[in-house]
Amino acid sequence: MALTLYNYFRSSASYRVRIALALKGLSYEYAPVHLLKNEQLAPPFADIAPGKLVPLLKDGDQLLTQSLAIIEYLDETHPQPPLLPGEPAARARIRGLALDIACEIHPLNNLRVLRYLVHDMKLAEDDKNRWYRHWVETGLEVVEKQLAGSSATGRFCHGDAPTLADIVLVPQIFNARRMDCRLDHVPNVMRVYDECMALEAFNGTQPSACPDAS
Ligand SMILES: N[C@@H](CCC(=O)N[C@@H](CS)C(=O)NCC(=O)O)C(=O)O
Repeated sequence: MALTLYNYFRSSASYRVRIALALKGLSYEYAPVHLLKNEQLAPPFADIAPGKLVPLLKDGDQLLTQSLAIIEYLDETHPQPPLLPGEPAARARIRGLALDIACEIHPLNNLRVLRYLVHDMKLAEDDKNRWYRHWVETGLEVVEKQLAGSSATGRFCHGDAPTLADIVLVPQIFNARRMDCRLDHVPNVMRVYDECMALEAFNGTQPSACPDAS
């Protein structure tokens, strides 16, 4: 079935799905949605995306939202290589690490939240950036503690092959760097990031490699 990914080069949630598609070896049509031009808020995209957020994956007649749900769908429909491998406890650890970023960091720094802080709450640009860095830096510390404190950590967040946890971690580091966040306090996170970026599935799908990169 033909796959179309509606996404934006700089969107970290979109980057997660691009990595998963690449790890699975799946080709897809790249449909850009320019977030800074507000294309997510207007038709035609807004007509098919209830949350007005990217990414959105179209698989035939199916429209799928939410990056983690999309990635689990891809993992269930194309099981190799597994992105949630192992026993229930291992899978829970992988999901836990992914959610520490996807639920505890990313939503606080989403474009619409930042716009609300500036336009509605009248926060100065510097204060908005402080907000951003605070949630990234403290949130990544939570991941760091788990990577440092578990024998389940391997070359990657869990074991020696990339999983859902790595797929969510890497795009968050791109955001962190773009916003000049501190990263020297998370050495295990950065070691795993470097391992991932040595792989084509992560490197070849990064924001600057996208067709809509500007
Ligand atoms: N939880 C969602 C988050 C999606 C999301 O926040 N997407 C951002 C880009 S990373 C977006 O479309 N923002 C548009 C906006 O804030 O108006 C997911 O994982 O797919």
